Amino acid sequence: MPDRNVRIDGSRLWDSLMEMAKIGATAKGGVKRLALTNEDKESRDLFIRWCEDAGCTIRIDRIGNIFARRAGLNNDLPPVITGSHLDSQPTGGKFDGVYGVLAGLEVVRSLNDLDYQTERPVEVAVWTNEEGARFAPAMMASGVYAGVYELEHALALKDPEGLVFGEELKRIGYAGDSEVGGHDVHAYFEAHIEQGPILEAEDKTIGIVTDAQGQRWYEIVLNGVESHAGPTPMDRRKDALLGAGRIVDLVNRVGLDHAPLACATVGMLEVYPNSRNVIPGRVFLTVDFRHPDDDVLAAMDREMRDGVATICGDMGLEVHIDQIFYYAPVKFEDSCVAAVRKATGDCGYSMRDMVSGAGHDACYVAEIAPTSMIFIPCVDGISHNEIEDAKPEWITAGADVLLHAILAKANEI
Ligand code: HGY
Ligand code: MN
Ligand code: MN
Repeated sequence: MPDRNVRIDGSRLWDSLMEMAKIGATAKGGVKRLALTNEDKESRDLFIRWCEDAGCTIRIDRIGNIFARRAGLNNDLPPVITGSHLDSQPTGGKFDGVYGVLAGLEVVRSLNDLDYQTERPVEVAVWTNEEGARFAPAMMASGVYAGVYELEHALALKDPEGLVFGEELKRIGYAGDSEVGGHDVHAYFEAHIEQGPILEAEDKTIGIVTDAQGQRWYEIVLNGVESHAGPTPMDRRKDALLGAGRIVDLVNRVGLDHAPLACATVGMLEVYPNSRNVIPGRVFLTVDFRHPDDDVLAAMDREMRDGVATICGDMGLEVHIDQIFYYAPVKFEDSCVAAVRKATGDCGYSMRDMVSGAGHDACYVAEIAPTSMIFIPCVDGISHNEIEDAKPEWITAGADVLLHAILAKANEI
């Protein structure tokens, strides 16, 4: 077994990240690679080329998840899987998701350099549509893989232009033929940037992710009455945008009322007819609630629903609230968390335990396999922003820890 001084090739990993960042590159230095777009296809094609160059065999399942397998000495044993996502936000960064995918590939390349064969096969996964930016909700394909969603439901999802998930998957050539999930996984590790400020602020290199907070996503439609902005007296209006404005403030207050751990965000707001001299008749808005305690998340749900009913009742607005996404807070598996902690110690990196604020494919994979995550800092904690950045030494450290955590698990019989 390679000893604890073995390290990955950090400059090779950095170069691969910068090469991949050219796909969907934006003027401000980020990337735009929405799920199932041509840019997503291009990034998948490049990843597969690199994996085949590294001697991996490729399997693509019916929802487009990619598994690049490096054979072990005993290929009948359930694999150790690592990976993340290649799709991005519309104004995404160079590291969110792609870091976990390419750190996994770097582990494969490093094992090849060592000419070392693990007992178990090792697979690097690319999960389809983690972000949920084009096809909501998020973490869709890992959710199908974990049995949380039905495959047909996911394939029928539509984007805002009405394009269908399954058709777009076929169009980019990634409607695979292997069944989604349904086989044992010995362990799953996901390396990811923290997407928050804690590690950098505390000058810690590695986050030992013990938990991930739960999430609830909603879509709300308010209906009032479109009318002329001039002759309609103020006391005779049913202004959907005014109602939405009060709901935005309500959502923010629900978050603040459960400080310091609650997160509450209205990220999308669409006004109809969106004309400067028409009182808006309809508004669509989204709500994103997060908290590490499921009971608090449920309380936030109740407080929001009660508040919305009061606002719309007082204003005579019709309202429809649809909860489109929910998962309970996740506790990652002890032996996988311990493997990450030991690997970090063996590599000599500073560390601290963390709860993930963001959702990750690991949150669903944890439903069906022993799972944990490895965080590295990102500059100023900024992510879901084109200026997202990470230092090469952080990039290298996370992949070193990933290598040793995978070695520990891939040699368990
Ligand atoms: O929303 C999230 O937490 C993830 O970035 N999809
Ligand atoms: Mn991500
Ligand atoms: Mn993200």
